[in-house]
Amino acid sequence: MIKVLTLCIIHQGHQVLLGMKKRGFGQGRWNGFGGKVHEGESIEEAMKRELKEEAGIVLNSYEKKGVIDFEFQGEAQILEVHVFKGSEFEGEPVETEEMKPQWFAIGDIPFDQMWVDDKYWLPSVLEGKNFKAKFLFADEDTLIDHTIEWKQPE
Ligand code: 6OG
Repeated sequence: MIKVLTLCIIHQGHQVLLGMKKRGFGQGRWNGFGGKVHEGESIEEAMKRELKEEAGIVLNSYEKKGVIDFEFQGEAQILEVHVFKGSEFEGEPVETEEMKPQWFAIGDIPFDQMWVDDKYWLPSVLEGKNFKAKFLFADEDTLIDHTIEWKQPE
């Protein structure tokens, strides 16, 4: 079974906007904004809806950067996460029930308080690369294996 999700990192100049996940899957970690794609909704619509719901902002410009398949050992479900990089938006990021937003300088991204996969792909995505990746976890803190294919932006 495949569950389709979105993830959007806002990148402006030398900074990125991340959110501290306050509840649910990934609680206690900094991450981009995103969540499940609903029935009848496109992936891009879901990505924008999640940014509004989780950070209170309306996204005006973005690029698709890649897709990551996450698998947890012993679990049948694959998480197919569509990754975007956003730039221009309307509104001020606000804390919501789900996320507490914060800007980080690119050199100060808190990788030790993020999902362990992020350090493998996020720096290159911020430099402009596109990719396709697979990560196999043993549990939420332990990565067993991964593959990343880098691509030229279209
Ligand atoms: P909800 O289930 O709260 O959305 N997500 C991951 N992000 C990273 N960087 N690594 C992972 O490794 C992830 N697994 C899920 C996708 C969950 C949000 O978390 C992302 C969604 O944006 C396992 O609706």
